[in-house]
Amino acid sequence: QREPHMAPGRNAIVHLFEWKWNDIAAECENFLGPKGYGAVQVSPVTENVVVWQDGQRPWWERYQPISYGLHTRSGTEDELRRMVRRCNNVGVRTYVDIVLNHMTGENPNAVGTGGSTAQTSTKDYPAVPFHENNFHPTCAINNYNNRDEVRNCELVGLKDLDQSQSYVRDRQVELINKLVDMGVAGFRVDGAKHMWPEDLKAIFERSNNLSQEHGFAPNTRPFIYQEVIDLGGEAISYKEYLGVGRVLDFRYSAEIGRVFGGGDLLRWLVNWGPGWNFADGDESVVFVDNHDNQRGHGAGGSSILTHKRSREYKMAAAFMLAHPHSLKRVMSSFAFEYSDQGPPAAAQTGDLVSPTVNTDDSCGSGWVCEHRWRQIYNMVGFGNVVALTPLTNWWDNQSNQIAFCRGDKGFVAFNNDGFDMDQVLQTCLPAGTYCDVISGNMKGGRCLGKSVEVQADGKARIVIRKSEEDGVLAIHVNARV
Ligand code: ARE
Ligand code: CA
Repeated sequence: QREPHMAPGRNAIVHLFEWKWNDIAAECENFLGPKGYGAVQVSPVTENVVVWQDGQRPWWERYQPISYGLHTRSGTEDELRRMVRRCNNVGVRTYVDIVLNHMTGENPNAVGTGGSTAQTSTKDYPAVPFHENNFHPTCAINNYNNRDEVRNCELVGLKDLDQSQSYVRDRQVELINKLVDMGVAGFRVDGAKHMWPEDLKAIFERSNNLSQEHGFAPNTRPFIYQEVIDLGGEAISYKEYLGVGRVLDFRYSAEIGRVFGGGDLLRWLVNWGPGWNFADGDESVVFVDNHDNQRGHGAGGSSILTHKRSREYKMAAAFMLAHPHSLKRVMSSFAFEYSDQGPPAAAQTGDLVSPTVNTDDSCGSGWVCEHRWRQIYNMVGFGNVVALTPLTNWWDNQSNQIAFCRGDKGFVAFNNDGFDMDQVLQTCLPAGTYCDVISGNMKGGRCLGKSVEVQADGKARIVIRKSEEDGVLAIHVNARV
């Protein structure tokens, strides 16, 4: 279940963190489809407990399911169903973030986004229903070197389900199949490390095939990518989960942030991939930051780059999308000042506020929308143009200036040095004038950014001044002037 089932010519995932279903449906039609995104990861779809804290609703309430009904702040079950349909219609797949490890934490007045209630002190969730005997006995996870504790005790006090029970498995398989039958193509498995791989395998093996009515081929299985934070040095290895599906590679996130954040020379990226102790490309999903580590939760600490350091962030994202290693996920955030701060919402009700779109395609109303930054969506397009071609003609200045070709389809250069880059380099492209898609779009056959003249021998003068907005230049065969 490592095949992502994207439509032909599409390769990247975008996580539209905390977006409403109706807004995602429109985004698939207006932006994700046209710009070549392959799939959208959506926030958890299961009804969650409502949390009010300091006069607002933290984003993380969604990681506390109270039932397997599908009514959340993002919308109703019907809205979710229509979203999946509309996205599939324009070639964009839906991957659901699924929380199977646990239900809510302790909460004296637990009421859900769909009105369900629970008695958390006795682990009673009548809307599923789950009862106390469906959970592991209460104990806390303190020691990540003890695999039984990590899997059978409570992660930050969240009531821990026992997935070895056939009753629990049945309820979770029903949930998965309901979503698969709606046209969902895959799952990001939350907290996979905290569940036994054999239980996950038994659960996902019982999933239905992808919906043929939604255009999937017969006998195709949902795509599975699992959150197993493994920076090394703990009892549990990501390798235990490869029999279930792919894993999210947190080493990649930590290292790309460290390098582009200035912690290492770009020249060392020459052997980027398994040589850096990453999972193999067909075993993993990679990312610069995720919804946890962009705000200090999860793993990676201060090396993680986020939209708040936009210049370095765009360079890291461009490198990830230009490089052949693995399957890429782009983060799309809301602006925040502190880690518990929830998404843009109405003060009284906590209802989510929709993003607005500015004339330059960027977002307003508190949404960052990295996926709408030209430097990022054009590199998603670059990735589609160069897909399956090898990386060749690596060049570096033995410091922080690097460049490489992707077959005869694309060429990219980076300058993270404190001085100008000005070099004649082999681009591997046919002779012609190309538009640098980082500094501007092609509009009506004209290039709004920098142009690059490729000579008959494939060489071109490549200039990235230190004063420029971005430290990247990218050209490809589908953006010729
Ligand atoms: C919230 C409150 C808690 C409270 C709890 C229960 O913040 O104070 O005790 O509710 O009432 C998210 C938030 C949590 C939040 C939770 C539930 O991050 O703060 O708790 O939702 O609302 C570990 C796990 C990994 C997990 C990270 C965050 O292994 O699976 O911690 N990531 C996923 C999601 C999160 C989500 C959950 C899991 C829970 O992506 O968004 O939590 O559904 C080392 C280890 C890692 C460990 C890491 C941090 O690096 O290797 O395994 O990650 O430390 O502890
Ligand atoms: Ca568990």
